[in-house]
Amino acid sequence: MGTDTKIDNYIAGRSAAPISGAYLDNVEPATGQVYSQVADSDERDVEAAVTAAAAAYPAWSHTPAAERSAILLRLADLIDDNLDELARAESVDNGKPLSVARSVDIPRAAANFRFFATAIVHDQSESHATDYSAINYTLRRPRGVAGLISPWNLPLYLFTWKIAPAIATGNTAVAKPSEVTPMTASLLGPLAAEAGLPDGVLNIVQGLGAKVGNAITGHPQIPTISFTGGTLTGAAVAQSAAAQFKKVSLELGGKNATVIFDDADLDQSLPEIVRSAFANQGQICLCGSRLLVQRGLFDEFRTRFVAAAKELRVGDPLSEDSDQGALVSRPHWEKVCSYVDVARSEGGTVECGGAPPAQLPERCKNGFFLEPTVITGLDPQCRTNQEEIFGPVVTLTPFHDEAEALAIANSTRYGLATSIWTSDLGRAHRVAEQIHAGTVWINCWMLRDLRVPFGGMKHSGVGREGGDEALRFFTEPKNVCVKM
Ligand code: TXE
Repeated sequence: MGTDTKIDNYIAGRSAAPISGAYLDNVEPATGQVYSQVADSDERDVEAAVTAAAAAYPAWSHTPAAERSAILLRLADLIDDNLDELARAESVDNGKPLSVARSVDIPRAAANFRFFATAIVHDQSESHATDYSAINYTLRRPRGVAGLISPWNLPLYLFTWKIAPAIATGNTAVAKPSEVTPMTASLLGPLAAEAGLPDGVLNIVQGLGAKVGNAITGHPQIPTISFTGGTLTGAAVAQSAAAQFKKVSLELGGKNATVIFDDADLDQSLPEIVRSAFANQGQICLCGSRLLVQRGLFDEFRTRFVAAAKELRVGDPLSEDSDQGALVSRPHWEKVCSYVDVARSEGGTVECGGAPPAQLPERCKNGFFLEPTVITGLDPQCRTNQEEIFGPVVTLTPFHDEAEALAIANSTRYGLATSIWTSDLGRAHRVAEQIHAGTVWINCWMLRDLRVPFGGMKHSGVGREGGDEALRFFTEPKNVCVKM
């Protein structure tokens, strides 16, 4: 792929250049070099996409569920059949190791379509008999054109996590990937057409959030918005949608606690805790970036966790030997690196990492790399422990007992996910119930069942995605009462 590679929109079933004719540089994180150009679309492209989506809606919303299901299952199979191409594109575009794109991102994109393709053929709705006087039944119908906006950290994974339920339930979609990672979204359009998805059901508009994203959230013909991204952006999205009483789902940032009690089995749990801290270079909103360790275990844990962090091989994302790839962009890399300086200024001790690796392959010399970084000695209320860093930078903080662990864990404005590590399951359930988080894992992390409600509380989001919650979010219930 060269800098002349153009990443265009996908509207009404075909590739479409931006009406402006303008393009933005798309940079490969591992090399820091421009490797393609992405459409710099604007509200005119969004208008064209909405027109196509609205035109496709009557037929698609009346297509039998079994037919919609069959098309989405074919799309899932095509994603599987194109695993190598999609995984490589994802790794090059995002900077994550190819091994992670192959084993996590792309298979999950297929799973998203399979899950909702099968859910809609078994969906049920309610009825209520009011004594012997009336029957009430609930009709659930699609809501129209859905506006779907996704972030750069799990590009195809999160893009399809929105598209699949939206179109499975009979909506049509105007979907916007992050301008930072546009590539795999651009590969999805043609696969959808090959699967037999009718033109206009899925429309993909590339470009900047302030232009394209904003045009989507403010468009009068888009009544439903599903957004995943930063908390600040989420507030702007909510504000833009509120004036038109749109239905909005917000999956936002996190500052997740990993709570490790004295009786945790470190031999068993340490590898998973390391993965929860540094997977995807710490660029998963579910990563545990604040490790709270009970005092009796703290010294042993710090020694073993730092040693394990140092073992992680940071290198060329395309190399099978790399455990850690590049951070997604220069601005994000600079933001994450700046927090290491903040931590030092707040009295933290950098136990390991804190800088790019000394050795990198020639082609990666100008890439955005940072070694897994572990910091101790910080106050739970300091900036490093309160603000989302969204990179391979974690802190270790000791706690005395359950009460102190909960006080520290719940002391941020976020509430997305937590993992709890203990052999005392009564304590695990007790702590799980009191933690401010939408998802709690006990002695595991990122073990996902797509049927469960997924999302955060406080500044981590509004609404839930996944399972029935997603089917409910993208449909409108109407109650019909029939007198007997
Ligand atoms: O977010 P941004 P990024 C969070 C993560 C981090 C951030 C990283 O914690 O804070 O997202 O992703 C578009 N109107 N999560 O930097 O900038 C933008 O173009 C409409 C949490 O991408 O918020 C992109 O497509 N759209 C999450 C998308 O919004 C706008 C998992 C996200 O961009 C816009 C992943 C605007 N005004 C990341 N401005 C979770 N909780 O699951 C930008 N965009």
